[in-house]
Amino acid sequence: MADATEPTVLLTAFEPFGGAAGNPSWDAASALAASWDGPARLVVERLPVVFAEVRQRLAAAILEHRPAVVVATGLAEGRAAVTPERVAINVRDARIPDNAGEQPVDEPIDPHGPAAYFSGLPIKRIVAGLRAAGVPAAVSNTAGTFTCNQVFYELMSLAGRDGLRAGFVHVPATPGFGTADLPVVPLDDLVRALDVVVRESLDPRPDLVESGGAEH
Ligand code: PCA
Repeated sequence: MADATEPTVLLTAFEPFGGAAGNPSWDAASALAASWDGPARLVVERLPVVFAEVRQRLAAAILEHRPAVVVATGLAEGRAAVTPERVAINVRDARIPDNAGEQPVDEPIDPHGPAAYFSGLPIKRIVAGLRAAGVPAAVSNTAGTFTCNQVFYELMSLAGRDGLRAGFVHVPATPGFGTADLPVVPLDDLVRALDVVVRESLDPRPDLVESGGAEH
């Protein structure tokens, strides 16, 4: 049971977007918050799929909750595995409009920012922990160019300023969500997966040195 002396983990997920009724990232994050009995205080925030709002919403949540660790999550429909993201890039190139109708093309997130930020989470250890728990998992080397990538980029810029351990994890769709022939992972498995992600992220040991690379 967490108490006031324990660290806080901020877990974020997203509202629905692209005309969908729900977002499995939020279904999993909110279910984990309801059942969490881990070694920290866990707070969850649902972020808007709106480019213009995410930095301010993230900064406000960090100011309010003072987390030691931030794990941001979002849906990657079509992926068959839970995928800790390695890198956030300084670009917005939207294939579909965000929930405010904005569709930036080839714009920087921060014109004065670095080209990219690497995750601060132990992504290899997270993948190993997920596989040990029976959840399909892999390191991802692209978080895309939509609002998830922007949240990841803004988060790493805020994390560097505030000394937080932070990163981003994409989750697959759940059964009944979206297009019928795309891969899915049951919601219970996604909840267990986020539990593993949060526990591994809290664990201060260094990351594993083992390949999570890909040829393409
Ligand atoms: N997935 C989208 C945005 C919100 C979400 O859950 C993405 O991957 O950018």
